[in-house]
Amino acid sequence: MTLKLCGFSASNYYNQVKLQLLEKQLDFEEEMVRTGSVEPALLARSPMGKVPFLDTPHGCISESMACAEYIEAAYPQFPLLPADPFAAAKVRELLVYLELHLELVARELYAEAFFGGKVGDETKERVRKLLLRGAAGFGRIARFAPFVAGASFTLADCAAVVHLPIVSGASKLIYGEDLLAALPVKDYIRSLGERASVRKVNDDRKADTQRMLAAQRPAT
Ligand SMILES: N[C@@H](CCC(=O)N[C@@H](CS)C(=O)NCC(=O)O)C(=O)O
Repeated sequence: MTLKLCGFSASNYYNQVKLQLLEKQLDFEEEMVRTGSVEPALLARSPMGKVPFLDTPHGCISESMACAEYIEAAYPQFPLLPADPFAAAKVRELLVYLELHLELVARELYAEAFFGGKVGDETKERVRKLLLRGAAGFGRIARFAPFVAGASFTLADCAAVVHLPIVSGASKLIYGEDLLAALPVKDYIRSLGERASVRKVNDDRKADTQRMLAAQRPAT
């Protein structure tokens, strides 16, 4: 059995793991799984019903970080974590800043920024402070030289290239200001967009987003 990545192509976390699989040139299948299911069979595969999850020959793994670590350990080809323990820890550090201090914080804005919902003013103020702090911290350790951790493409790039544009876009829509403006996000995204793996992920993301929008439109 090959690896099966479960989720959908409009999801940034799904794309983080998909990029890793593509960069490592692994054979994998994709299984379309949307969120929001409370089916016991689905919760047995992903305990909170979140995506992505990875279906492996040994069973399922949820949480992108756990999936990423499994893939690196089980499939050492084209490593995306440095062999040196300190350098590897610095890549993991960047991953935590990207996921916990930027993406997870900005996620509270998505309902209003992207899905036509409303976010309260208190939440916006709290998120703004947290995002500014996270962005400043991330800016102190991100290298962009040309990759986030330095000279080589790593797991930190799999996360940065999918999360930074959303965080930046959400902050522009909600605050009228890009809270990541001090970072060279635009140039970085443009240059990484030339990689075949990133192009594939972006093409699939756009197609899936169109599919989702079309499904929401009332039939005429
Ligand atoms: N910490 C999780 C986050 C994954 C996540 O939030 N995925 C979104 C889709 S991009 C999701 O499943 N949302 C539905 C939900 O939270 O119930 C990971 O790293 O895999």
